[in-house]
Amino acid sequence: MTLDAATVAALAQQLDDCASNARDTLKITDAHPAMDWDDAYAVQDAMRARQIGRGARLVGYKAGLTSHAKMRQMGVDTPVFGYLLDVHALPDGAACKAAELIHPKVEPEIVFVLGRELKGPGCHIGAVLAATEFVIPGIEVIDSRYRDFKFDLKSVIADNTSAARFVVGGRPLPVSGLDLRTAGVVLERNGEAVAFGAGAAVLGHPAAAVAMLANHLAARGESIAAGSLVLSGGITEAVAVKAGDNVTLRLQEAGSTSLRFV
Ligand code: OOG
Ligand code: MG
Repeated sequence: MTLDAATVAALAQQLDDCASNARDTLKITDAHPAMDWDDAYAVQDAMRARQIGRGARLVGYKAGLTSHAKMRQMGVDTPVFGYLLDVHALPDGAACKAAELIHPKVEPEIVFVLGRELKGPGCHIGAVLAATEFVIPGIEVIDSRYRDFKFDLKSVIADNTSAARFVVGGRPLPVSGLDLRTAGVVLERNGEAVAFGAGAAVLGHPAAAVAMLANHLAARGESIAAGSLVLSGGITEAVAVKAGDNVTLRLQEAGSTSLRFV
């Protein structure tokens, strides 16, 4: 750690305020270039505590920057992890208010729903699949609080990995008998297919992202509770959206989920 407790709290407040007011800011490493990974996750933790203090509930976690397409798009090379709250969740087919967001983009994701607690260290794909009740299609709406979506890894971790909204829907798919590497996804914007791929785009197997998340949390004394949702990371590049756009994600054999931006 290089930041003192007061600075961590001030940065968490700054990012939390930006999210609440749809206002952007410069990436925080500009003012704190010596920040380390522990500092970055400490700011994220402090922001989570603020939001939970206001009554939000933790419903799961997300892995991000887990596909080459996303890493290339954002110019980074390591996955990052964040948390999901009930206030981030939208009902399937819901209207998502663009005015509440700064510069939203959508990502096609395979979402894991855990039937059992998942705990690292040493978590692997097999343990993830054994703990998974089902997978389901999910659209993540990311909205970096940083100007022009420009950040480095430490800044984006502090900003809860750009988490803003998400929707899941479609048909729950039990993982037994399923090869998630070849599960195809098609993301449509206003009826046009704008991004497509398969599960293997995420670290070779999307369950590998969930295992990495469990091991990351274990190092911090946390586990993934039964019933949690886990977003395993965008399979393709994120796609910019604006008010008036309709977005649908189809996951092979699992139906679709959608959002309308208003
Ligand atoms: C960081 C979050 C990335 C994903 O699925 O890769 C992410 C960003 O690109 O703003 O959620
Ligand atoms: Mg994502």
